[in-house]
Amino acid sequence: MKKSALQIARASYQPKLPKALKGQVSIKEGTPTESVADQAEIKKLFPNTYGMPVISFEPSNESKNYPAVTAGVILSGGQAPGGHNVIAGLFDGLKAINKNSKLYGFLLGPAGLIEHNYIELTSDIIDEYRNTGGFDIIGSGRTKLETVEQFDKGLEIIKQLGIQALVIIGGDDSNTNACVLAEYYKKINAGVQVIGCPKTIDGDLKNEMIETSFGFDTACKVYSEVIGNIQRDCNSAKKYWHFIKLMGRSASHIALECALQTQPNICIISEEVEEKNMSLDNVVTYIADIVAARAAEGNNFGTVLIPEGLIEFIPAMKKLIAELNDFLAKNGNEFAMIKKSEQRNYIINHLSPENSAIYASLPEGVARQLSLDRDPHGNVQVSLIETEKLLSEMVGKKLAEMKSEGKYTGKFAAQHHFFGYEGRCAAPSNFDADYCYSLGYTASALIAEGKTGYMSSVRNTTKPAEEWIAGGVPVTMMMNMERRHGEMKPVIQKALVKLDDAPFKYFASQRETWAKNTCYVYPGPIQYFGPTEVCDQPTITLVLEAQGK
Ligand code: FBP
Repeated sequence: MKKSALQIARASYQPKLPKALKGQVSIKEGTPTESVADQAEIKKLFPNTYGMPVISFEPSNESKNYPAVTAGVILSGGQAPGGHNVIAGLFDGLKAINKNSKLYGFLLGPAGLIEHNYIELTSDIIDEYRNTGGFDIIGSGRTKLETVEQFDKGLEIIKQLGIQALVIIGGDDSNTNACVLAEYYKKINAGVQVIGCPKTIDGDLKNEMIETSFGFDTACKVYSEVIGNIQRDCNSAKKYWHFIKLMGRSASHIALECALQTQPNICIISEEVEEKNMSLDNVVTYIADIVAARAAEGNNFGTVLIPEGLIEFIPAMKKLIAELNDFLAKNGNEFAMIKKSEQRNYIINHLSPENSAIYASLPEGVARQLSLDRDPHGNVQVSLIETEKLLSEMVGKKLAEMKSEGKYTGKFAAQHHFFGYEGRCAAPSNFDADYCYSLGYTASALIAEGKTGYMSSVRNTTKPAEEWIAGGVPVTMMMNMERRHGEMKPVIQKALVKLDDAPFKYFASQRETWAKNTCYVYPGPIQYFGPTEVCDQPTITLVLEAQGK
């Protein structure tokens, strides 16, 4: 395969590891843990993996001989920069434990385990993928690993290959399922450990013990580079309002981080919209008022960041989507048989009067997008809903009304962008390259210590990598009970943007200035080689969170 000069130089980058993982390792175990909520229920559901201590690894002089380990690895869900380095770190860690260790990769996500599709990951393969973006080394997929039949089917190939430990690299749902799997294999004495790794560009798998999910850093830096470029263009021509939707299926962490990096005129935070019980019209009016205020100063241009998940956080839209989800789950087959041109009316005629009226008021394109196929978790695929166009169209209408009332005299021309897939497979930043390699290496240490039901954790990440703290967090510790598709289930709590945390508070303190004045920041591309203050910086979110503690 032909490689660029940067790829060749990048291949030889040696990710930085925490001090504790560089040589012999000793394990330090804390006191028994409790789940974040619903302790009695979670304990009952996970009798074999509940209450385990938090683990940290420390440097040691004592040399230990570990037997060779055969492990398997799965990439689950959406791509995130650094996944290949998790696998490289795991591979190198397993080989450091015992050079005869082996690693198998299951293909195209959890389906590879159930369908027995795998490859052995040799050093030649691993070397091809070090420090590269993407998940193409073994591929990823969104099959949910959740039934006993699937677990048993997986166990067949696990036994056949002699696998003793499985590492599942995924988001909150995949790690929840990893814990269910760990519990099941322990219960039936299968002799298979299961370790999770926190992945998702969305940044919503984080808590007291997991500072950030991997991929968030790189994805935000890529989006911020392009937002910065758009802002330069915008400030040069001074004739467009750019509506930029940013990925993040639910939480607005990406939009918030990109706002902190680029200082746009407007950034909507879904969690705030929900908290303030704002309607779609309230959001539109908020934007239109800023457009008008800038126009009054002669500035008919600007940038608006919109989180992908916004639509589901507007309380009225949330209700509509919930009813649509139920309705399509029950009547999906009948709906699919209806002519495309009649589907809109079919929905309008079948929803409750309140939701029907909201649905009917939506532009045709958005209404159609809301009725598209759900993802495997039954959710609306928000990446397919063009919220950026919906908002700019409605802002345009609102401004026309304001003009007729003499409240606005400017010109409004909009451009639309959606940044999501562009950042998910980018070459990992130094932060993600180091963090991911450390997460994988830590997973190997947890395996060597015979642990199961743990998530690999690397903390203290605003400090130089040397000082990072590697260890493991029992997955049950992060769980609570939530209603999912009509049933109460144990799940890892999804971390939404907290309005009383430092990153949002800082943004809120600045946004009026950013709206009125033009204070754009142009972060430029990720730098891989150069001074540490340019190349190794974590996200502003992480820095502000660490300062706020
Ligand atoms: P994960 O949570 O699985 O990492 O994926 C998140 C995400 O990138 C969202 O930001 C986006 O809404 C979604 O995946 C898109 O999914 P798909 O890749 O299936 O189109």
